[in-house]
Amino acid sequence: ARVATGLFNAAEYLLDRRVRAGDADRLALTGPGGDVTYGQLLDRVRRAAAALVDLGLQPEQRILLFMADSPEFVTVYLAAMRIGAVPVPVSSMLYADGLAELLRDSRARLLALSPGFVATGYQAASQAPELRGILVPGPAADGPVPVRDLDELCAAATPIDTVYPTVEDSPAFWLYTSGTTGTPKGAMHRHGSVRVVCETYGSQVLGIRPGDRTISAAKAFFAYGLGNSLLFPLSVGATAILEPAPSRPDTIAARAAEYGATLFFAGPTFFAAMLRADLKRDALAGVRLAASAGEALPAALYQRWTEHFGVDILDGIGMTEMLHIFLSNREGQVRPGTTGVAVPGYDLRVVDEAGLDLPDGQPGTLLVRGASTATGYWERYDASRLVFQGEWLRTGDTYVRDAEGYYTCLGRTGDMLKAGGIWVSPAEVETCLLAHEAVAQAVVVAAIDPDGLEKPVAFVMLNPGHEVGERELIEFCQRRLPSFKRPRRISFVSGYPTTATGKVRRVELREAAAA
Ligand code: 3SK
Repeated sequence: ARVATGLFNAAEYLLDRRVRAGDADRLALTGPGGDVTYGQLLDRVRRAAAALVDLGLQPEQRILLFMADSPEFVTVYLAAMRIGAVPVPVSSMLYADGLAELLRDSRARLLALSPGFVATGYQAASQAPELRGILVPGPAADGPVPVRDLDELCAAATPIDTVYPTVEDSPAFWLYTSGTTGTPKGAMHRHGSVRVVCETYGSQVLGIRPGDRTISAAKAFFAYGLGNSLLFPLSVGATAILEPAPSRPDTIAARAAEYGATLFFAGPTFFAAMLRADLKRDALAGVRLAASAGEALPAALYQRWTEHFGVDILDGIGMTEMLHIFLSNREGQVRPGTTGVAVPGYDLRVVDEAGLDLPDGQPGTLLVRGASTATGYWERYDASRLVFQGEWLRTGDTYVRDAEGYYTCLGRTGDMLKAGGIWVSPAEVETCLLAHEAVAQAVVVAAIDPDGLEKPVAFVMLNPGHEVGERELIEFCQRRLPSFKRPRRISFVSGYPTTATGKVRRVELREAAAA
């Protein structure tokens, strides 16, 4: 058994280690929020750490971050871990009630807000009895608990040089996840997991290096964005381009060009939106590689995007509970439509309902094992036991593995449907619809037919300037798929309901299909 004894602190690993390696004058962060070198960031983090201690934040206590992607976000996140406290970045898209729920659930003592989020933050804070203070960079009005100016506190603070003596297994930070349904659960991550994801996916799949500049459409409150915009670049002395505004294809492309991005991260919905946004072919001219996660990237979308922008995409899958991506395509070995192979450091199994391993070619639930697994969900014993099964984590995704070890996603285990008694993968029907030139995006869910039987139905977004009728599209699928898999109905839509992290909320589409 592995016992973590040596001291290890993720903030020290990401920052002090870089400065010791001679990176003090290299750019750690850039973007509309300004340039910050590694040396400057370390000074800010040491000052912010002193400010947090002065405000009474104790090791293992939580500080919620309701912040835009910005140098302040990075500073507070690292400062909290440095003093052994637990930063909890949460979605900047939350409304006050949702934020209040997380403040209460985490029993956070402090709340850090970006200036634009003060109104929502104060409203939520008034419903959180255990909150003791609010931090805002810059001046802010009085709130329901004492409000302090982070910039002022940092300017006055004596930087602290010491790092709280955490070990790899000490609690480092939490990330809330609710999947596409359900109540939010705080996945608790250890300090050691930061090093694990940086040394596995970051170094061995992305091959991130000091000259890289990362830009991510997924924000840093999301595990995917946290790795892309903070953990991976800082772990090697690279530069993160931080965009505080909500991600839009035109702004992300403009920032990528302006700040010289070399690595670009997004999800399939964003890649599809980029194609619809009519961006020039050379919009991502300096980018050497793109990565996709969040949901499976259909082969047709991969082809259109890579042909248009001339940049390859590595499609992968991660989970908040695993911190980052554990299954991914590799550079030069991409198989479009698949999620690739296990990331070094992770083991995978495909199992049946009884938990028995299935042979290649047979679909089942994907289990994953690796050293970045969260230690569990905060105060959610039953949910933890269902997902964290000994060394293995149950992903809830249905996958099939081929003889070469490539995995293909067939959808969420709960998204699979049976038509005529036979399993139908929504992903397979979506791939077929996407092969039609008029179709930009397609989501297939189960709907009950007049006989009370499950049948696939589709919600389709068309490419600009294209038209196609429902009948024609159903016949198109019927010519390419076994008849029972064809969508029985097609609704044309201009967008999809999505989760805070950009995943399509299939549950809502199922409800719409049933109405
Ligand atoms: O959704 C994903 O694929 C993902 C990727 C990296 C980190 C976290 C998540 C949920």
